[in-house]
Amino acid sequence: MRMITYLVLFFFALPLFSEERKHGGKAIEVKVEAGTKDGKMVFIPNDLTFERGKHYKLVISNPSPNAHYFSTDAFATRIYTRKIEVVGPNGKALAEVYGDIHDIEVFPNSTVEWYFYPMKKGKNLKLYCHKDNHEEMGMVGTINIVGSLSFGK
Ligand SMILES: [Cu+2]
Repeated sequence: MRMITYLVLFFFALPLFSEERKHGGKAIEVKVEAGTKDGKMVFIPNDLTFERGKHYKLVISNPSPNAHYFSTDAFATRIYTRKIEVVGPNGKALAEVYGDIHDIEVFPNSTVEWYFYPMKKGKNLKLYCHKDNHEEMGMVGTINIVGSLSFGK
């Protein structure tokens, strides 16, 4: 009897696992731009909020003529990074990077996609660009992590 219960559970759970393996679950896409075409030193938007336990795809693009950093020390320690994808001009992935990420430099007209799960709550976590004096010129923002852990929702 117990064996049957396990088998039934296994077959019900199987599609969930295979879906997870293929795509990591469907990610919620959030877009942020580092800099602007006309060279403004800003993040757009400069205020980001994520919910704990959800799967996010943060698309960081740089439409400006300057390289910019997306630096988030306090944020990085509160999330689980699944991977970062470096995306080419045709939208295809050029590389996937695994492991803890704290700091990303995005070159002009480039895009990276950061797949992660926010784990710990965080209020007004600092986002900034540490290139030259960009931070002083306004390249700062805040990130909040809210909610309770709710995997699978
Ligand atoms: Cu910058």
